[in-house]
Amino acid sequence: VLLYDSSISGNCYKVRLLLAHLGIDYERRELSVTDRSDRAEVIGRDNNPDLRVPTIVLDDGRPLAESNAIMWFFAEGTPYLPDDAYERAQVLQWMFFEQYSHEPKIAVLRFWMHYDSSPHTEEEMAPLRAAGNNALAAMDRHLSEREFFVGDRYSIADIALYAYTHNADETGFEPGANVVAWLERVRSQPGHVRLSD
Ligand SMILES: N[C@@H](CCC(=O)N[C@@H](CS)C(=O)NCC(=O)O)C(=O)O
Repeated sequence: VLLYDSSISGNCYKVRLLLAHLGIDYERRELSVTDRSDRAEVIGRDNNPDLRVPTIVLDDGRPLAESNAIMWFFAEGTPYLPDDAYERAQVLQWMFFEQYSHEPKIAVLRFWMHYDSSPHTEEEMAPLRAAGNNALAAMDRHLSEREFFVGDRYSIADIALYAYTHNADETGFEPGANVVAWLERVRSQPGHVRLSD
């Protein structure tokens, strides 16, 4: 497996974390998330028309993009994706939540504050902070009665949400106690790797 990767991207980290749990070997090809000038040349529009990372190419040449789709593919038939149709739909529920209500707020704010060279005003940042807090509050409520997002076990729904929640404090977010306890449960899963590994 070839992974077009960025060592600072939470979306790429999701894929690396799942592949580590599954013990699947892969080759990393690092791309910049700030200088996008070599994207078409390196990733190739046939591999991903959107030219974003993560993008993977399987050993037989078939490409796949979008972090959560990539996780879905590798998790199929493993303990990281339930068999039950309702639980699978719940996994999708939380992965769509992550891509609409969580990542576009919390990850974008992280990018602006730590990696983007152009300045952003407090006026621009405030709505993202408010929406990010709402997403974290929804997660905290959900976790008040359960250990993991779906069913009673760790799944790719947890990995999707862990990617940009575990370091949200570095961007000034303060996840609630249920989220903090869940972060620790995720970290203690066998085969866990860190974003910086
Ligand atoms: N929805 C996509 C988002 C991918 C994405 O935004 N990737 C970023 C890095 S986290 C990227 O490639 N940014 C540079 C660009 O937009 O070309 C996913 O979940 O994989």
